[in-house]
Amino acid sequence: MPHSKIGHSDPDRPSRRSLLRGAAAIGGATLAGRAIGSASASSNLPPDVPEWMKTPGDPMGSQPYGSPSPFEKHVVKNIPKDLPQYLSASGRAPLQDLDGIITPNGLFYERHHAGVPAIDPAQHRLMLHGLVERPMIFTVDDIKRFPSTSRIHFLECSGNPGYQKPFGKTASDLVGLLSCAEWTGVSMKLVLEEAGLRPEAKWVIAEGADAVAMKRSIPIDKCLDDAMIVYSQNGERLRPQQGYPLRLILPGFEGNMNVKWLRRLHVTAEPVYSREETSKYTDLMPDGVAREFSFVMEAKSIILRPSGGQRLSGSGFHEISGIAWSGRGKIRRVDVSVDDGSSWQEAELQEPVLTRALTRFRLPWRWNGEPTVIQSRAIDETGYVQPTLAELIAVRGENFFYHNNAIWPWRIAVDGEVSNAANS
Ligand SMILES: Nc1nc2c(c(=O)[nH]1)N[C@H]1C(S)=C(S)[C@@H](COP(=O)(O)O)O[C@H]1N2
Ligand SMILES: [Mo]
Repeated sequence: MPHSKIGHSDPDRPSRRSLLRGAAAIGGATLAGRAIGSASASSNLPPDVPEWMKTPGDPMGSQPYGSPSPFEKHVVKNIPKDLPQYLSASGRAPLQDLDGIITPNGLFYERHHAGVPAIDPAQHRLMLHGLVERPMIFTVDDIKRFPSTSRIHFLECSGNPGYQKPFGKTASDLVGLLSCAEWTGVSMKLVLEEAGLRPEAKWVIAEGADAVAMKRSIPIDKCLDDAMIVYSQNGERLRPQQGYPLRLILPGFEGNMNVKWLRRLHVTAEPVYSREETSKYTDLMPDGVAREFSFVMEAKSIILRPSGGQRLSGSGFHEISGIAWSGRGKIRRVDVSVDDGSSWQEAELQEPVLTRALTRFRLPWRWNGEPTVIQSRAIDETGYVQPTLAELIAVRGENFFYHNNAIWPWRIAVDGEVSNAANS
C-alpha cells in the first residue's frame, strides 16, 4: 500500500489520524489511554519504569538453542487430537499467527506416512542407478561437495484442505498443510549429470528411507529444471520431520512428491505406479476416469487476518492480510472482496514476490460494523484465476479430494466473530 493512499478521500481508505483508534495516544489523551485494557493497574506502564528494567536479565548461555518468548507458547503446530497419529500423521502450520512469507522451522507443517525415521547421517546413503552411464552411491558429505544453491519455495500437501465437509474452522485447519522456507542444497540436474543420463531416461523414481519406503515418479523434465536435493531449511540443517539428512524439493509440485529422507533415485523409462500415485493422490472425475499425475499446485490464496476463530475488536480500521501462491510461477495479482463477492479491489503485494513461494498481500479496510463476507482471489503470472468452490465442483464433480484450490470466504458477524462461510 503506497503511503500516499492513507488520508485519501476514498471512504474505504482510512485516514492516517484514525488508524489506531482505540490505542493509547500520547499527550492530551494519556489518561484515557491508560484506562484501556486489563493491565491498567500495572505499574509496568508508562510513565513508570517496568519491573524488567530494574534488574539484569537472564545471562547468555542458559539456552544454547533459542526458543520463543514464553508469552508466545500458544503459537504451536495444529495437531488434530481426534486422529490416531500413528502411521499416517499430520500437523499444520499456525498460518494465522505468522508474519511475512517464511515459516519458522519449529512450526513447519508435517505429513508422514510411517513416522519420522531417526537417521544417522554418517550411515545414510543416496543411491543413483537405472538408466545412467555410471551408477553411484553418495554419502551426505558427497552431496554437500556439489556447488550449493539456496531458494525460497512453498511446500503444500495436495490434500490441503481436501474436498471434505465440514471444512475446518481456522485458516490453519483449512490450509495449514502449507509452509515456505529457504531451501539449500544442490540442483538435481548436477547430480544426474554426474552419473550421466541415458537417452531413454524419462522418469526418476525417488524413494525415502522411512518404514514405507515412500516412492514417487518424477518426470525427467522437472528433474532437469528446478528440482533440488536439499540438506538445509532456513539456514540450518533439515529438521528430522522435514527429511533429515536429505530430501527432494520440486518447486510447485504437490507436497507428496517432495520425497523426504531421500535414499534412492532410480532412473527409468516408465513411472512406477506406486500406492502414492494410484490409490492415493489421484481423483475420481465425474466421467469415472481417474485424474492422475496431477503434479502442479494451482494458484491459491487465503486471508489470514481476519480469519476463522478470530474476532474483530470493533468497527473501524483493520488491515486485511493474507498469502497467495502458485505452483506455476509468480503471483501477479490478488483481489479482495469485502462485500460477499459483489465487488473486488486489488490488494498490495508485499516484496519480494518470488516464483513458487508464498506472497503476502495486504489491503487497508474500514469495517462499518455490518455483517459481511470477505475473501481473496489469486491470479498467477500465467493468467490463471483461483476458482470459487462452485466453479471447481462444476469441473471436478463431488468425488474429488486432492487439489482443492477454491476461494475461501470468511463470514464476519455483527459482534466481530469470524467464521468459515463455507460451513454455514
Ligand atoms: N519419504 C517420505 N517422503 C514424504 C512423505 C512421507 O511420508 N515419506 N510425505 C509426503 C507428503 S504427503 C507431504 S505433503 C510432504 C510433507 O513434507 P513436510 O513434512 O516436510 O511438511 O512430504 C512428502 N514426502
Ligand atoms: Mo501430502
